[in-house]
Amino acid sequence: MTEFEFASARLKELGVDAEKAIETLAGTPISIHCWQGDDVVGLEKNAGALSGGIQTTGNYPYKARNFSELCADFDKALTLIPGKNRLNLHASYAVTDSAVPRDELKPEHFKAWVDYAKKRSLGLDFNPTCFSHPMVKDNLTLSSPDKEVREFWIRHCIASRRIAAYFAKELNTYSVCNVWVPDGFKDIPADRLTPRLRLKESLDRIFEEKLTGVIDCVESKVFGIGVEACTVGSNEFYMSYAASHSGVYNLLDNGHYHPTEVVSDKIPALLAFFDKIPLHVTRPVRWDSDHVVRYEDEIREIACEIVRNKAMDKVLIGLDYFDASINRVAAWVIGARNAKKALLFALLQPNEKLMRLQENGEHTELLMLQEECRLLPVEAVWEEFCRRMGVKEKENWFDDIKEYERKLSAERI
Ligand code: RNT
Ligand code: ZN
Repeated sequence: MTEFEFASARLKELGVDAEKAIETLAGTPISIHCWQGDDVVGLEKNAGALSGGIQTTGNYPYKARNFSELCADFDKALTLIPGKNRLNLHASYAVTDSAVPRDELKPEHFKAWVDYAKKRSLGLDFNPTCFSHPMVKDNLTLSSPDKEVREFWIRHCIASRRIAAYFAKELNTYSVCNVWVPDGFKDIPADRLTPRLRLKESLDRIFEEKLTGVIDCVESKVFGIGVEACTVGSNEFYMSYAASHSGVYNLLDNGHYHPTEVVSDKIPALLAFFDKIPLHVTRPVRWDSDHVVRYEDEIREIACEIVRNKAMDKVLIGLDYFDASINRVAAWVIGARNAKKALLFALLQPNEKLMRLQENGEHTELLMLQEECRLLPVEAVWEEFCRRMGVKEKENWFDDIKEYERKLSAERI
């Protein structure tokens, strides 16, 4: 018997079908963010420093410096991430010969990415880039009191949605278009309502045009560096916005809440009202630090909520982290593999049995079984999944990273 056969037999005792889990995992895409590849710098001609309350720390060498380096790095990562993937782009990654203002971006500026995605059968997701730009005035964009500033970012977001629609059409799959703005105040504001009313008005203008294939969403957060006292696009603000605007969804980033709040509990709450929930899976360490995703309890719990509620098609899983202190290609791979491992863990739980125990009030047995199931042989199934997807399954995948890094050390000096 192989290890996989042993594992399958053990899982079968609990009524879990390992084959089915592999099949489901293989068909569930994860959208991988391009911005881990270059510390959120982007490809703009005169890219400024990262701003907007988010930060990358670290100075690991061999960062991708242009489109072809970023593609080469992402290709390397893809060889080590099993299963179906998508690519999540930011507007600041347009591929243009000369500088194009963000409010004038057009689908043609992303043709190179569409060609790249087509060749690799990747769907593309998109984000307007409302940070790291001189038109962010006083930490404000869509909620700014300055009409010129607001209009600029409204035009940029409208342009971004059209680019997402172009992705959807070209690639024959939906495109998630996520609006996140850094708007906030460093110190206690005198007026928290007026900026929010302006943000609301800006969003109404942005989402006015009906587009096919675009899944629009808005992303809240609790605070950012330099805007600690108040975030205009807070949880309550966007949750209410999404609830009252059909076709606009509330994206949950698990780094964007108070430390004792958990996204795993928010997913089922939103499932009661929304048919889609876009996610940013990240790892907050004390704050929204965007560390590489680990295979940890909350990530597994998020996966369990998706799986046990049969919401694999409703929850759109994306990654969002950026660590500049370690090998960036490995960072992509480690985080993506961990997100998929968490899904596999969830798919291998006897979910129906566990749910029934709760319904029947058998809480002692539920606790017992949940804990016994933590040690189920996930590894053997993971390895089988990797093998079937043609990806190295054990830690020796890191040899490929070392070899790739040796190559880069000669090229990127
Ligand atoms: C910032 C948000 C946002 C960004 C990316 C780069 O706190 O999480 O999603 O990380 O758009
Ligand atoms: Zn995010």
